[in-house]
Amino acid sequence: MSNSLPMKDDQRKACIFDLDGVIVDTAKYHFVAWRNLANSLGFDFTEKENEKLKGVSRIDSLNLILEWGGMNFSEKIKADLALNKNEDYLTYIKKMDESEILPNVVGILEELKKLPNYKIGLGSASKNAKLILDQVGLMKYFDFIVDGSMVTNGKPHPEGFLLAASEMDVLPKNCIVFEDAPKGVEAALAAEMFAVGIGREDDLGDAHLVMADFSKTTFEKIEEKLLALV
Ligand code: B16
Ligand code: MG
Repeated sequence: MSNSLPMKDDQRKACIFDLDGVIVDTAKYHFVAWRNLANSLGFDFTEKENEKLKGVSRIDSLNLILEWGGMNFSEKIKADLALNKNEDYLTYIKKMDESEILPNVVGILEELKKLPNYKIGLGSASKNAKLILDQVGLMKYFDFIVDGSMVTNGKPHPEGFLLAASEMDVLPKNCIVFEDAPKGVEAALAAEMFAVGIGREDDLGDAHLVMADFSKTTFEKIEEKLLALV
């Protein structure tokens, strides 16, 4: 296989995966838990509105939901609400197993593991990222994990992806980010990395490449398509 992006073969390279929406679908559990919280406060929101929370940090998600419900609280109460939501969310997460890994994610990770010049990183906004990877048995694949507790600036800020790259000792231009959220694609582009959108072209059109999921592809094919762009 070619195994060379626009860089020399001897250079270190990396793939950085988002978690929710790329590796597993935790958005459905976030939705249930946030909705339970909204309902307890006397309002509701839709699945379409929930789409806007993808890739958004916990506290920013709460602020958006409260805005939709026309509510505001002190920082102290908001911290308690976020904690309550997370406790509810964790009851679903703790039931997850490897059957919830999205199609062919393991195939792609296995392929990458065989490429000696590729590192594998995670760049998630979730403070529960390590727990989720552990729960579905994927921890062993990752060389470095950036979760929501390690960054000051959430997506679309590139901080998380840049941190993952520097910890793996890989230049940003040699990184490929897989993201399902428009804000995540924006963050990858701001980091001057390759962005592969996982989802709909309509939502992720700014990415270098968009695919519905990993089910009909291999990493070799993805790399070839990115190479053709440069
Ligand atoms: P937590 P990702 C994000 O994960 C989710 O898409 C987003 O909906 C969630 O609010 C955020 O993590 C924070 O999650 O409450 O677990 O810290 O897509 O960046 O992997
Ligand atoms: Mg995501």
